Amino acid sequence: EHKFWDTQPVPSVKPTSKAKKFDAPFIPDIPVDKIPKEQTPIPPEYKWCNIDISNPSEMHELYNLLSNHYVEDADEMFRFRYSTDFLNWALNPPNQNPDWHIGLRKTDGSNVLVAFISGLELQLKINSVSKRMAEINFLCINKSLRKLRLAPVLIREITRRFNLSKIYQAIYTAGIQIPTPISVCRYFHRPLNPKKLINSGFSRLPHDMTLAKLVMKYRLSPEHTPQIRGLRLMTEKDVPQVRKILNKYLNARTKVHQVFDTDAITKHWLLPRKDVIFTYVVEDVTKPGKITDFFSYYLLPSTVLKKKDPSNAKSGKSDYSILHSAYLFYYGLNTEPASGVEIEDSSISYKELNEKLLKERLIALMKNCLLIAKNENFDVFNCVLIQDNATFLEDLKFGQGDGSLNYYFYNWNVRPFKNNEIGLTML
Ligand code: JJ1
Repeated sequence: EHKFWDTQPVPSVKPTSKAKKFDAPFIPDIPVDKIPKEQTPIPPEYKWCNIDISNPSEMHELYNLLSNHYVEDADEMFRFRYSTDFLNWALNPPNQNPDWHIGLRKTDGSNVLVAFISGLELQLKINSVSKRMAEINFLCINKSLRKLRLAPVLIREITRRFNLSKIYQAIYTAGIQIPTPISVCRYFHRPLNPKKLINSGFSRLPHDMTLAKLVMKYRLSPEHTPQIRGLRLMTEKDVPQVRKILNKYLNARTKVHQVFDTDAITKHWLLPRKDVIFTYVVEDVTKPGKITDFFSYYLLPSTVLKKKDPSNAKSGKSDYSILHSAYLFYYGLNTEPASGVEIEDSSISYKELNEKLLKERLIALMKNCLLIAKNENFDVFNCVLIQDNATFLEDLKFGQGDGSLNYYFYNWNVRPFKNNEIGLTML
């Protein structure tokens, strides 16, 4: 039963008799004079507010709300712990609107922030349509208020505010299923610090293994992973080339992706920021200054809520109360057809050859990525099964997690997408 979603322009669970057009909206754009001018009504115990992302104390309130009440795994063992620096990055790309960082506060005099929702405007390409849409994220309601049905109120209000800016479609993700995902993508995890993962309950020691054997299995040593020549941190000078590689890669290989329409946007999302976003480029050693590939990941710690066995909690000197997780963000490789490559086996076509070369390059790239993340002291490297991630998961010893990420559109009717057709990574 979905009392709220049944009223919304999203695909319903019950198949309808009326055939709807694909790659088109469910409902037409609403003229500005038909959009309510007043904020969505809320119970008198609460009031609307904007969260000012340039104000550190408001960002700290948001950090506290999310750290105590945002997304957990199914067994309530871990909870995302976005840092204020991270939130400053995630909520503040060029040309954002302060009205899209919406909070609810108590009116009892305490002024406590009890709920939040945010949206960004971005250029999205879906199949052959390119459209400005909203990306909705960080919907969070204080745990003690979960029965009050405030989520629909927050969703209605942010929809209204985007409509006022003539944006009528949105993309969003969730760990849970609601009507109706356009793609369901599993999480995969690559242990970097297996001992800590086991002691914190993140992973289990297989029956046929000792901890020593497990540590060996996941060992990453530079001798076994020769560093790609020319691999280095991305700098501001690389922005135009990275943008080109990324757009080309996403366009060639996926069907739902952001269009990085300016250098400013690309710089915002990919230029390294301490303890937030890590981006590395490969500079062609024979052509100084020329970038051929890049990859990036972000730091999203999780609070360890329950430990598997309390006696393990104080083992060693490492801090077991927070998991340092890296999440794969964007990557890109030149996808130009292989030139000057001799095909020895005539049974394999150029297309297959390119796929093979791409796979090998991507594995080498991601191997280096894991090594860097390990050296930067991350405990685990995570990704969602989207883009070309299927090509390296097995070789690089990722294992399937118990969670998945569901992708959704608001007011946009599309046929479902295969995992590798999804090219949008949300934070
Ligand atoms: O992190 C997740 N699962 C972990 C921890 C599970 C703890 C018990 N429930 C997991 N660990 C196993 C790793 C193992 C390593 C060796 C190889 C085999 C695997 O599976 C899961 C993802 O898998 N995380 C969540 O469920 C968190 C919620 C995800 C949805 C996020 C929605 C964001 C919405 C806003 O955009």
